[in-house]
Amino acid sequence: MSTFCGIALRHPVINASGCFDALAAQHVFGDFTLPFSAYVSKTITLEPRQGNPPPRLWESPAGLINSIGLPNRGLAGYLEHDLPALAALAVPLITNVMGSTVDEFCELVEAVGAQDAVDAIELNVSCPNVATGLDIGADPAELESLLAALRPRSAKPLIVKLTPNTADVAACAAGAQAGGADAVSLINTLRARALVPGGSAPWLGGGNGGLSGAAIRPIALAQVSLVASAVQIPIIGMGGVARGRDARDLLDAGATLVAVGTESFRDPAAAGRIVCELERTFSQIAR
Ligand code: RRO
Repeated sequence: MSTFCGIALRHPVINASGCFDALAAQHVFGDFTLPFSAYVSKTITLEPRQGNPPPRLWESPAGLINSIGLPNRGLAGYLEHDLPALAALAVPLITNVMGSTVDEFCELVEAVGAQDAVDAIELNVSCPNVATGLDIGADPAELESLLAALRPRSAKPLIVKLTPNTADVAACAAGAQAGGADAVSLINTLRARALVPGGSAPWLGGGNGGLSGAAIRPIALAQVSLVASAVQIPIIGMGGVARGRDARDLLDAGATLVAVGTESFRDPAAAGRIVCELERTFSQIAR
């Protein structure tokens, strides 16, 4: 049993936002048990979005580069179509939202936070501020003022999904905490580019993308460790988790929960295996 922001969870393994479609899995596999102790939904924005033109994926030697571009039904579509089905899942629900201004974030947090079915809100701050062009989550002061604006809008736990594409992730985590965040999650993907075979043009329709998978595991470990030294709020650690040992390493580095991302694309049942492996590592003297 784990406790996270007052929410009781069966075990410490959840999904990374956008890396497991629970509703599609239900459709394809029928009656199945979600391998996560809480479910994090894919990022929603205020208005519907088509997402980026294809290609959207590139497999690198030790990871995956994506440029999906946030396709989603928008807030109203999420509340009407997705939330009733997500509310029926057997685990707590964390809804992930992204705004490109403080006002957009406020509207999203207020609307989502008012839903009984939503147990916590994850803020995706890996998007450019429309005024500065810089990622909101890359600047500690901007993060602090964003959280200070959001905090009074909902009593639900606010989790800030930190970007690794910043000079000082620990300062960003401290800024989020100072603004009133209840938890941080990290890491999102690292900015990356793939080229068309034999050429110099970007392969991905969106230009650059985000790198995930085994390639970023050591970076996640370093950043979780840095953040754990800088804040007192709980941490959800993620980045290349594919085995119980990877999850254990992030927990040892200071995470309270661990999220499985890219590995679930390779094997939708991976998180179940990781939970079993993780339980075994508790009783091992030497790993
Ligand atoms: O949708 C995406 O392209 C995307 C998002 Br919102 C994100 O937060 N991280 C990522 O790697 N891709």
